[in-house]
Amino acid sequence: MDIRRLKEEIITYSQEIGIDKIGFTTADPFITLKGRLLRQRELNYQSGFEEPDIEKRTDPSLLFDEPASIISIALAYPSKMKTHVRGTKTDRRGIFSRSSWGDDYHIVLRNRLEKLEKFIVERYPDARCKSMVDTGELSDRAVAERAGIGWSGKNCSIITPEFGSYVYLGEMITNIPFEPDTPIEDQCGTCNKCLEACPTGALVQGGQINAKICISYLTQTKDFLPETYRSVIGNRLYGCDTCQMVCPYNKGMDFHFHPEFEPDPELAKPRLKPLLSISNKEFKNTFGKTAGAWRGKKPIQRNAILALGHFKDETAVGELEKVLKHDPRPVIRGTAAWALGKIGGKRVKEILSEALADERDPDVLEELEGALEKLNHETKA
Ligand code: B12
Ligand code: SF4
Ligand code: SF4
Repeated sequence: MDIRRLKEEIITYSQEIGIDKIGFTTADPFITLKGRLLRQRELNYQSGFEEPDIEKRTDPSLLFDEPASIISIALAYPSKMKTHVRGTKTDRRGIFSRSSWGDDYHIVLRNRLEKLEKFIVERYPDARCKSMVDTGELSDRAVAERAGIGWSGKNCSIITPEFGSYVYLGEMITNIPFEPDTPIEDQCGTCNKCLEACPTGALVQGGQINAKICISYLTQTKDFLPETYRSVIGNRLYGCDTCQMVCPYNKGMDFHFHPEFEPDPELAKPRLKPLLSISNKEFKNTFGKTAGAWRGKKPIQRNAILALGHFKDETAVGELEKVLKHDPRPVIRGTAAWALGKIGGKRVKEILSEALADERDPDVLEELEGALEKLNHETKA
């Protein structure tokens, strides 16, 4: 089989099955990435969601017998909703990042990669392929960068000239020695908009992130959110799009090629108060198909409580009281105490004092005491 022709056929087929961009690279080790990953680990800048084995992450031959190439794919996702929902003063809403709009992208990309594998094996019977999306060992971005999908921006995202950075990435290791494509030149230039806009300073310098303080990461943790970041996450329930929203290369980029990624506004910007009492089953039925549900309902509920505190939503006092007094999870009770402290008022003080009398968990007690102290201080001032 003529491999050059096979590559052409794959490119044509990829367009037919809804792959928006495809690139080819070698299966050589990722030397620069290895140094980078070691450094990030040393600095404690990793989120913990990364594959821990750096050797496996950077050497495809440890994942695949005699690899000869990697095919990288990108699918563009929308940045704007076709229909809008707006929160009101008495009915506030939270926001899921664009990467969680519509159906879980892992499933969609895996489906495209499966089709591609089948196509390749039909034409090249000796072909062996191994596909991965996000949860695999490889760095999807490092593969995409080397395969010419886009450049690695100062906001860390892979930016494609055609679709901006609102693209999901996936890849396939193969034993076929395809001719590699050429990487795209870095086009960030002197721009620093993402670094300036990042609310927590997680972008420590162009292309380097302290993932531990990236809001996207913080929204996905299950424990108490450190006090410093509680207000700064605003009404984000999952993920953060700020460093992409400000990027000039994303201006006007809003692609609706894939019906799977079309957001249901009620899920992408859900009402906050009902989230506080949602059951496991309801959560699974409502949000289960989205990428943002992978950590379960607890972080989303914690973030919803923080958002109500952020909005100082007085109409949420009743719901927060219920949670504070009856939820079995200390993180949820303690976060409710903090949110009530932000809202303030005479009734809130009573609620906090009542809860203080019954609470036994040391972390929640600390939150209650902190919230009451803040309110007492405000009354005196
Ligand atoms: C862990 C993880 C996170 C962590 C850490 C993010 C990070 N920047 O490292 C957290 C939870 C914070 C996160 C957040 C997000 N993530 Co994420 N995440 C991952 C995951 C699983 C691993 C990333 C990783 O290994 N990071 C370690 C760093 C060191 O390596 P890297 O970014 O992969 O590779 C680059 C650097 O190493 C850099 N580099 C290498 N050497 C050197 C040397 C120098 C000098 C410099 C400057 C740079 C540099 O170049 C590489 C190529 O860009 C990948 C999926 C995967 N398996 O790869 C998705 C992935 C990176 N995430 C993705 C997305 C969409 C997001 C969010 C936009 C989601 C959101 N809206 O909230 C944010 C963006 C945050 C940001 N600014 O990066 C997409 C990115 C798509 C794209 N267009 O780039 C991926 C690829 C998932 C996917 N399959 O689509 N994520
Ligand atoms: S995702 Fe948000 S917090 Fe994370 S680096 Fe980008 S702007 Fe900063
Ligand atoms: S905002 Fe500017 S510096 Fe940041 S990724 Fe986009 S072009 Fe690069």
